[in-house]
Amino acid sequence: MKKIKKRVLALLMGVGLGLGAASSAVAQQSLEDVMKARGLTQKDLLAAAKTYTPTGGRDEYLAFSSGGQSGHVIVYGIPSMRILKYIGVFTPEPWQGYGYDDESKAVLAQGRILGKDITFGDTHHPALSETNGDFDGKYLFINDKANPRVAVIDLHDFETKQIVVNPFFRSEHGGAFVTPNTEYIMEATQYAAPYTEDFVPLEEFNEKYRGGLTYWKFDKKKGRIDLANSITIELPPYSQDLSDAGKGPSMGWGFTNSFCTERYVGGIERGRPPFEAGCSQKDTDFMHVTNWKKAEELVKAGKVKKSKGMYLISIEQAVKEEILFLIPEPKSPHGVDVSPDGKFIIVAGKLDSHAWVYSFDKIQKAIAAKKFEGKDAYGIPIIKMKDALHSQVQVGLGPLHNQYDAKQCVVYTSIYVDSKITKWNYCEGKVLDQINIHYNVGHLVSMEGETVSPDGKYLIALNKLSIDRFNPVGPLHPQNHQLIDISGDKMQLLYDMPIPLGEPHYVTAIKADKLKPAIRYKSGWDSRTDKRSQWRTRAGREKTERSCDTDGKCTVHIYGTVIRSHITPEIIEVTEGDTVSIHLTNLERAQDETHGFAMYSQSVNLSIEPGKTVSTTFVADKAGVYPYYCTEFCSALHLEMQGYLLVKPKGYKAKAGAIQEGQQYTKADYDKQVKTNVDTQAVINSVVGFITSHNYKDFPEVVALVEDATEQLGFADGAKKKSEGYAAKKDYQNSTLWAGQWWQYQVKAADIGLRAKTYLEEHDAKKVAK
Ligand code: CUK
Ligand code: CUA
Repeated sequence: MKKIKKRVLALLMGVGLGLGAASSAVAQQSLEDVMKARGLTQKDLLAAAKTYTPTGGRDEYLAFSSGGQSGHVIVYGIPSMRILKYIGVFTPEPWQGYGYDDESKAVLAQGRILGKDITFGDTHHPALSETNGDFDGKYLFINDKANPRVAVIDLHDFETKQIVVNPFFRSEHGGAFVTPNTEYIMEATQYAAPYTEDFVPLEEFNEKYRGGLTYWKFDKKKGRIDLANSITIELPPYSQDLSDAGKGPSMGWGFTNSFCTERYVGGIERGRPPFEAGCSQKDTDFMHVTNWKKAEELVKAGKVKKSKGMYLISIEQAVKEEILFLIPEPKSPHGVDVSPDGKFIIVAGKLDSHAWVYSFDKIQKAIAAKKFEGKDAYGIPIIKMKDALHSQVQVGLGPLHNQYDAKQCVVYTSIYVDSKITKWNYCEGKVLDQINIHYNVGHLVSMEGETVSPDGKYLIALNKLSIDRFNPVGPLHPQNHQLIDISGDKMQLLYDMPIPLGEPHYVTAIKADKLKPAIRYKSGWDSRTDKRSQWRTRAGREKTERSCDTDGKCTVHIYGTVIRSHITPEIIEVTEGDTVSIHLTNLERAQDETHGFAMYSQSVNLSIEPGKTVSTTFVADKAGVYPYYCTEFCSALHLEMQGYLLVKPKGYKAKAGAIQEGQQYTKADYDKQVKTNVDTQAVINSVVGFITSHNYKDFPEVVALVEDATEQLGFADGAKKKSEGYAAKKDYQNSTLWAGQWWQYQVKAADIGLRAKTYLEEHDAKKVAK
C-alpha cells in the first residue's frame, strides 16, 4: 500500500525517470551505424521507411484475413502489417469471452449441425459489404468450408452477430462473395452430397448427389441474413468452387466455377484410381453462369417453391427459366474474378499456365441467340468456349487467383507452382512484370481490389509455405503474408509477415477511414442481439433474485456491475444445486476500460467492455468456495478487483458473529489517511489547473478523459462523505476504510488527469488566458 502511494505521488509530482540521458545515447548512433550493424541495404531502408509506422501512427488500410482452421478472422493494418485483432467467429475465443458468455454462446449455437455443437470452422473467404459496388465499411461475411456456414460480423464493434447453416449442403467453398449492393451473399458447394439427410450409396452419385449455389438474402436494416428470403439454385454434382458477382453491365449475374465435372468418385483402397486422377482427366470444366436477378423475380412472382425454410430452384426450373448456363473453362480452374468495370471475368486454371479472360458481352450475345454447343447430362445449355472467350494469356505455371489494380486493364495473378506474382494487361493480353514470392502463393489481395474502384497501391501475397523465412518454431510453420508495393511499374517486395493462426486463404482490405467503429456501447447493451439487455442494471441498483419452482429447483439471478476497481456484488451466496446466472454491466464510460470476469473451475471468462452487459450461467453443483476476479489489468488496484462465490451445502446453518477484519484502525490511522487524501487533492488540483489553462477542449480525447476523471472525483466525494459520517460517530474502523476508498478514487482521477496532461504536452497544446 505504502509503496503504491509513494509511486503515485512521485508520478503526480512529475519526478523524472532519467529518460533524457538514455535518448541522447540513442541519437549518437547514425543511420549508417545501424545499417552496418544489421547488414541492411539501401533497398531495405526504403522498404522499412514505406512500412514503418511511428508510435501513435495509423494505417491507411485495414485487412480482414481469414483465420483458416482457427475459425477466426484476423485484422491487421497495411502497410505496417501490425495485427490489431482476432475476431472469434466459428470458434470460441476466450479473450473476447466469445463462447464463454451466454450471449455469444447463443450465436455459436446458431451454427449447430445435426444437433451437435461445432466449435471449429475452416474459414476461407471474408467479404465486405458493398454499396454501388464499393466497400461501405458496415459488415463482414465469412464462410466455413468444413461445415456449410456463413457468419455475419458487424464492423460497428467487430463482433460476430449471426451464423447461418446451409440446409442443403454438406460442404461449401464458393463463399462468401457479395453482390454490388449486398443484396445477397453467394455460397456454393464444394463436395457434392445428397440434399436429403439420409444415406444414399455412391452408386447413385449422378442421380442423387448434388452441388448448389445459395444466394443468402441480407437484410441491411437488421444487419442479419434472412433465411426465409434466400434462394438456392440446385446444381449438378460437380465440385463447385469459387464464385464472384457481376457488376456494372453484368449486375444481376453470378459466376461460379467448378472442378471434377468428370463426376468421378474415388476409392483408392478398393484399387480404384484416386480422386486426384479421376477429377482431372477432362481438358475443361464448367463455369456456372447464374442470373440471380431473374431468380429473384421468379420468387416475387410466386413461381418458386420453398424447401427447408428457403426458396429452392431445381436444375429443371433453372434451365426452363433461363437462369443457368455453363461455359467450358480450363482444367481444374480455381479463381474466378469479375473486372472492376464488370465486362470481363478472369479464370485461372491451376493445372494450366494460362489465365482465361471471358467477355460478359459475348456471353450475353450467345444466350440471346440461343447459340449453344449442346447440353450437359442435366440438360443445362453449354455456351461454346470460343463464343465467350476474349483472350487467353500465358501467365505462369499454376495460376490461382486474380486481383485488380487501380490502373486500367491491369490485373495480378498468383502463380502457385512457380511461386510468383504476374502483373499483366487483360485487355491487350500482355504480361507486364513478375516478382518471386516465398513460397507457393495462394490468394493475393490488392487494396479494395474486388470493388468497382480498386485503389492499387499495395498487394499482399498469401503464401502457403514459409519454409526458410522466419526463425524456426518446430515442424508447423507460420503462414507468410508478403507485402508488395505496386505503386510503380515494377513490383517491390516490402515485408514478410508471419501469421501464426491457421491458413488464411483470403484477405480483403478496406480504406481505414471507411470504418467507424464504436468506442463504447450504450449502457446495458447486449452486443450480440444489438438491443438493451434484459439483464442490465445501474449503479446502486445491483440486486440478487432467487426463485424456486415446485420441484424445489432454484435459480439465482445476480444483476451486478463492474467499474474500476470492484465487482458488485463482491460476495455471492447460493445453495448447492442452484442454477446461478451472473449478469454484469460495465459502468465505465471511458475508452478502453474493459473489465474481465473469471471464476475458479467454471470455465468462465467474460469480456465486459464499457457499456456492455454479459451473462454467465452454470449450476453450482458442488458446495465450496469459488474465488472470482477481473482479468483485465484495469487500474493500480486491479488485483483487488475480486470476490467470492460461496456455495453452501443444503441445509447449512450460518455461524454466529460478523466477518472479522485482520486489521483494526484508530483515529491516528484515520487522520493519516485524510492527510494523504488532502495532499493528493492538492496535486490533482494542480493537474486540473494545467489542463484547464490549456485549450484542452480542442482535443476530444482529452475532453473524454476529463469527463472520466470528473466522474471518479464524484465517486471520491461519495466515499469521503461516508468516511466523515463514520468519523463523526467515532467508528474509526469504517471511517479509515472509507477514507481509503476515497483515496482509491482520487488515484484513478489522478491517473486519468496525468494521461490528459501528457496528451496535451505531446500535442503542443496552447496556453489560454482564463
Ligand atoms: S481457396 Cu485457398 S488458395 Cu479456399 Cu479461395 Cu484458393
Ligand atoms: Cu477490472 Cu481489473
